[in-house]
Amino acid sequence: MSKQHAEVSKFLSYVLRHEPQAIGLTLDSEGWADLGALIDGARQSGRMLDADLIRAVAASSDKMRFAISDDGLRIRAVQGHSTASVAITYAEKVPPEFLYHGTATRFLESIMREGLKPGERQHVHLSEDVQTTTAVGSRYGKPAVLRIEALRMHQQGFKYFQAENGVWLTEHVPASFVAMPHP
Ligand code: HQG
Repeated sequence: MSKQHAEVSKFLSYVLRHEPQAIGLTLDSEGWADLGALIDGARQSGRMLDADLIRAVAASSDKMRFAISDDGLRIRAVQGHSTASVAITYAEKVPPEFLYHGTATRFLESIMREGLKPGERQHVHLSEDVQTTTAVGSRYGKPAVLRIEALRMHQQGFKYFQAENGVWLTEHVPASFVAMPHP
């Protein structure tokens, strides 16, 4: 991804996941924003975007963070929200036996005590792929990869969802399902 695309991607994540009101934007409960309104709001806060650039950023996003509607007129972030105005209806799904969560070593003591909590976001984010989780953990310090007994959780009645980009979501992971695979 080019530097310009990465910067626009960060801006889109900010307004589509966290602070739509920062540019006077309204998201519907499924997280969709009108592309025209997004472009107008961005312009009023001094950022020039156009629909082609936004579509190109969405298409080149390494984690497929954004989806464009079939008619090409709307955009949403597919996961990662903290804004209370959005409540996406995710498909419930049976998870694989294990899923992984990237965190920083300084959080481990608290995680072993309280389990994994969603923090500011609406869900705990889990991945099938250890590589991705290492990078996610590095954002907060020395990375640590936790292995979660997802299937066993599901069998005990915990709900699992999967976003369009493959990220697994659940509300809370009790500490008893969290293991450290690599010492
Ligand atoms: C930690 C990226 C202390 C948790 C990724 C994490 C992801 C606790 C931090 C997406 C804790 C929250 C989300 C507890 C959890 N005590 N710390 N009990 N429970 N934590 O950024 O999962 O690039 O809200 O381990 O790919 O890091 O943005 O969540 O370190 O899918 O598209 O609290 O962000 O995607 O941090 O990342 P975050 P996350 P994007």
